[in-house]
Amino acid sequence: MPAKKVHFYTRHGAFGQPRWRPHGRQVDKNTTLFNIRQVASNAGMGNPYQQTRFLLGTPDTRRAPPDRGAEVAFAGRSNAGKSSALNTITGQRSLARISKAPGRTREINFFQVTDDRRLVDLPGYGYAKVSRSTKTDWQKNIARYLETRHSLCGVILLMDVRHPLKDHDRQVLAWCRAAGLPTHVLLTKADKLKRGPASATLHKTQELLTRLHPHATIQLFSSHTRSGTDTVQQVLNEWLDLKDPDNHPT
Ligand SMILES: Nc1nc2c(ncn2[C@@H]2O[C@H](COP(=O)(O)OP(=O)(O)OP(=O)(O)O)[C@@H](O)[C@H]2O)c(=O)[nH]1
Ligand SMILES: [Mg+2]
Repeated sequence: MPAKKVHFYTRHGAFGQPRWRPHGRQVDKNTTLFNIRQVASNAGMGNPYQQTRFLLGTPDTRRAPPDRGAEVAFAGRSNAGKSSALNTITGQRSLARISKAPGRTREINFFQVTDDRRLVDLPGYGYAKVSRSTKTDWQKNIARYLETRHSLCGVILLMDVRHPLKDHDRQVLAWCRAAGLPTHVLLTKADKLKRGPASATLHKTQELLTRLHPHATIQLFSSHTRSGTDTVQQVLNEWLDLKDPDNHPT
């Protein structure tokens, strides 16, 4: 094997950590670059979300799939990065539709992880060009969904790291708190800030969050760099009672 490729593996951070093959053996220096790339880009073979499939989309919560099993909802302002996060977490490029135009996801989209476990992409809120009546409908719909959905076992609340805790975010946190729903905040697009400012925002938002929803947890996340993916997957695994099949270290 050419020495240069081994050098690439040992030097660079992303590949410098001990990586594990899907069946649990450590990648050694004799592994070809091709294989290393496969393992590194994968996080995948051991990703319990990789088989996730689109189930149905509906603007009306009454048309939702049967309310049994367990599901986790992704909520956040329009353009916060909900659909991107779903794709990153499931290791799929186009499971949920992403758009540069805000307000893309207008329906509640249900994705099936296993027979009785689902991820749910909620319509984004706070999009200025949406009419007042649409906004009211959204509020009613989402509030009803959060309050009445028995299988809902947690909410991932996404906020652009550059604009955290806007009014609607606080409203959703209040609903989650009132409904006794575990809530985990993703400060998205962390790649847009340098490490220092990102970390400062994390700590400041964490402090404010404690007052709004004492049991909520928070992390930085980027769909572009995939940073924070392991952490949010662990939260989901716990809520949905899912095991990582390969139990690879994260
Ligand atoms: N730099 C950066 N851009 C991101 C990231 N995640 C999403 N984006 C971009 O942000 C825009 C909106 O992303 P979406 O995932 O569609 O956001 P959404 O929350 O689903 O939006 P709605 O469906 O309108 O509610 C797209 O242009 C994405 O490429 C990220 O981690 N980093
Ligand atoms: Mg979307």
